[in-house]
Amino acid sequence: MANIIRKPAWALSESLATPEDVFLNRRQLIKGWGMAGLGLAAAATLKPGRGFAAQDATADLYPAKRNPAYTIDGDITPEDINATYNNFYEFGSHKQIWKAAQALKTDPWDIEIGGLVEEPMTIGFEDLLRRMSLEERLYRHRCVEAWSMTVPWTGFALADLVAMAKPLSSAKYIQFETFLDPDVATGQKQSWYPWPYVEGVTIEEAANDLGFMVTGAYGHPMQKQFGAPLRLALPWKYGFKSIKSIRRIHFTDKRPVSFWETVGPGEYGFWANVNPGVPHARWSQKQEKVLQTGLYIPTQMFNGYSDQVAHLYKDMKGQQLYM
Ligand SMILES: Nc1nc2c(c(=O)[nH]1)N[C@H]1C(S)=C(S)[C@@H](COP(=O)(O)O)O[C@H]1N2
Ligand SMILES: [Mo]
Repeated sequence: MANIIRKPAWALSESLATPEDVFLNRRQLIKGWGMAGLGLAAAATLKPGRGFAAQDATADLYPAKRNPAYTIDGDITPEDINATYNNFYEFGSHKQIWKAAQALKTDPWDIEIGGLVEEPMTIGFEDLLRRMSLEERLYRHRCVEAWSMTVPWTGFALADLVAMAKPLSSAKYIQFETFLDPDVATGQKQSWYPWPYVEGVTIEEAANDLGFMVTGAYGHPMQKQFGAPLRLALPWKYGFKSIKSIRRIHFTDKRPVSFWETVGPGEYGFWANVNPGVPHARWSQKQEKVLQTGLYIPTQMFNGYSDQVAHLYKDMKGQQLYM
């Protein structure tokens, strides 16, 4: 499959290929049409907010205690801004997918954990959550498209999930997969994309404290557009590594080939660590546009998380660590 994707040139990730300003302007435009066409009432009923998460069976676990070891300088991106500007190609290759994403049915939600592990299992999302201890962490998020945000995620350490699965010594990587359901996620009818969305990390990366399995945001179960019910947050890597709506977690000795790596191998790689000094094939990574303010700030090495993760990559020669 990986080698025989036929995709029209224009399909190469519209938003990844479009300068951010065009997107923001387009967003304003769509907003304008929305007001004219649908009227204010419709816009108000569909306003993103806590409502979508309230019925969740795990809602009693929130808000979780904030872990002060994971904090940020500056402001948290407001939830309504973050919740209406998303990358979730399953629901469309643009940023305004939040309404479409409400079609995703997140309960029941089984997660299959398998491959090179002692304890392969299929576990319901609620069971999994009640086995883990939830905490809140403030994280930065840096999209490869050069915009950034800050989020109060709630979840549990990826390392705890690995401990539960008990990988065999032959397991070198973990592959994550998103759900596949083109009837619900109509973006998955775009057959030139290699669905389902796949991502991966090494076992060493997964053992690092920063890797976080996200179940909530802003003090409650996360809204569907963020990748409910379970997503990854790898804040030292470009945002596309933080895979949403995970169904399958597979331990393997083969390096996973991720969704974007399949789509554009010359532009998106396996490691994808943030580095302001290494430009993307089509744009600079020196700066990033902050989602709330629209102001540009310098991008930091490993997105500001060098102390925690730089050692992981010290002795890797000849690897494309920053794309
Ligand atoms: N399954 C899936 N996961 C995904 C994506 C996607 O399209 N599908 N987009 C990625 C990208 S490019 C980014 S920047 C983040 C966006 O997360 P947010 O919408 O919560 O800000 O999700 C990542 N995870
Ligand atoms: Mo991204």
